[in-house]
Amino acid sequence: WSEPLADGAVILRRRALSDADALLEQVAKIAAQNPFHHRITPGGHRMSVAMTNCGDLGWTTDSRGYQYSEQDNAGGTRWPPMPTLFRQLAVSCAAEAGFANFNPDACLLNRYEPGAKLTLHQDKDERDLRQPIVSVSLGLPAVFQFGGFERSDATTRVLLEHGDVVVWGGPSRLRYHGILPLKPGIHPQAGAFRFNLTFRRAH
Ligand code: MD5
Ligand code: FE
Repeated sequence: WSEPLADGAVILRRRALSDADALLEQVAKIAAQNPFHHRITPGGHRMSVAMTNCGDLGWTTDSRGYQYSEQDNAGGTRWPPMPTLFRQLAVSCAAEAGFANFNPDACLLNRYEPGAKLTLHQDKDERDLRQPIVSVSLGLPAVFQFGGFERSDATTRVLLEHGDVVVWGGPSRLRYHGILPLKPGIHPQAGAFRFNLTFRRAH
């Protein structure tokens, strides 16, 4: 079932549940090629969320800043291709939310361990902000925070669980958002982690 969260943002609850085992298998394959890595922000902080990517482009950080690149700057290799299942799921969820021509060229994989969090931020490194972001949650549940267009705006909390998909587009594309520190637990399919896949049109 789907619930509007805000103008342009739709949560498709459990939409990826039937694909979850296959998605996690692909996550493991991607990580075997390009391991999850705690990136260092331009400000010198080690991120508590570990990241890798698949697709033509991947989101990276280094001393120069945040950017999408064709190479993994940790290993110097191209990213693994985006699995067909990933692309099909992202494209059909975007279409269900009203974005007919979504064609992602990047998929960022985030891995949260207990205590890992993402502080309030905007996603604005993509070139065409009319394109949505599709987010797929797997494993342990997390409390997602979404706010307004200024960091100081009030925030709302939403629990995101295994199989939930959120499509962020339109006026919600640039909302501030974050993830509160992950509570420890063991998920039957994903173990001690939460994984989040975000599909993006970067270039
Ligand atoms: C996560 N990841 O659960 C989230 C899901 C990230 C990130 O935030 O940058 O890796 S994506 C949530 C999102 C994307 C774009 C816009 C908005 C939320 N929003 O307007 O609230 O690991
Ligand atoms: Fe984000």
